[in-house]
Amino acid sequence: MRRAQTLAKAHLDLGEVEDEFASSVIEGLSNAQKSLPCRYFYDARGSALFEDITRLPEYYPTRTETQILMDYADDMVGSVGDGGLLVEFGSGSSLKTEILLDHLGSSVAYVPIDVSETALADAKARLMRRYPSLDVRPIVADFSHALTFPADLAAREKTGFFPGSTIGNLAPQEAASLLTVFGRALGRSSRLIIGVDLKKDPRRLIDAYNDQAGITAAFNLNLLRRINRELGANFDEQGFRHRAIYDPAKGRIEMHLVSRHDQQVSVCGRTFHFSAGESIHTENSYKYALEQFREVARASGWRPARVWTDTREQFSVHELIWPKAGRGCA
Ligand code: AVJ
Repeated sequence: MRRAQTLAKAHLDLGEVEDEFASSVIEGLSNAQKSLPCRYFYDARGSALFEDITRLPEYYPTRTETQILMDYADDMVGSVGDGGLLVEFGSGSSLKTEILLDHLGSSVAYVPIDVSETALADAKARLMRRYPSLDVRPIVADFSHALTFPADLAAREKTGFFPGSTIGNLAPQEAASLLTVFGRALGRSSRLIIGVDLKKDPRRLIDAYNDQAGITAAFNLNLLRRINRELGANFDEQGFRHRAIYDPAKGRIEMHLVSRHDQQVSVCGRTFHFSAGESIHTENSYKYALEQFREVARASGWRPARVWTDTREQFSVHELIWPKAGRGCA
């Protein structure tokens, strides 16, 4: 999720993004339990570090999901008819999408949605080479906001795609709200194909976020580097260490940055104090039982349909169906 690089736009975007960035950082660091929003991990270096994470031996989600998509892509999208639309929320480099595109007809259009104009442009160029007859129609947007399709695409049958267990960054109630936003955007009789990481032996979960090579630590600490660079702060990266724990009651991995000693940091002209051992909570990654996720989907207004998993049930891909007409009072 790199930032737009067009000159005129960059000027505008920078103002808005940094405003929002600055205010959420200050707000998070002002809480009793200090926190920072995980969506800011993904600057250029953070995105590259995340790509490295997906290749780590300990980090099973990406390769497991990719295998599930490869094994069942035909089941997942085989029924998408002529004129169907594949809509991806937070498409980034659209790499996993190719697994589905390989099983789609030639009259299908693909709508990648991402905040990064450059990521969208790169993906579109690559996809147009690989799938010359594919109609690629990117939308630059934050997928958590309400969304409208261009008029010529609005009436087409839509299949949403939200892989990677990004949904796990949200608490179940917020996850349900986001799913409702997707449902309303996609509209009547649409489907959603969504990747969800599963509960498993806590040891395996903890190892996935505490890799031997220290890439996840670098990814977590990079947030401080980004705050220094973009907000003129003076975090000492050496003064914090990465910590990832599993909370079985909440069913989530938590990532923190723990202050190694008493210190003060200034951000946007404000001073924040960190005592030795005090943490900044930087990310939640919720893990679900299959039925538990189906329940979240129901609460959001989707009807859970098929589920695909790997044989060890480490990761799941769910098919959800949005109802034909409004439910309840018409
Ligand atoms: C991209 C949100 C799915 O929660 O596993 C990886 C991000 N954080 N290692 C996850 C992440 C630490 C990842 N998601």
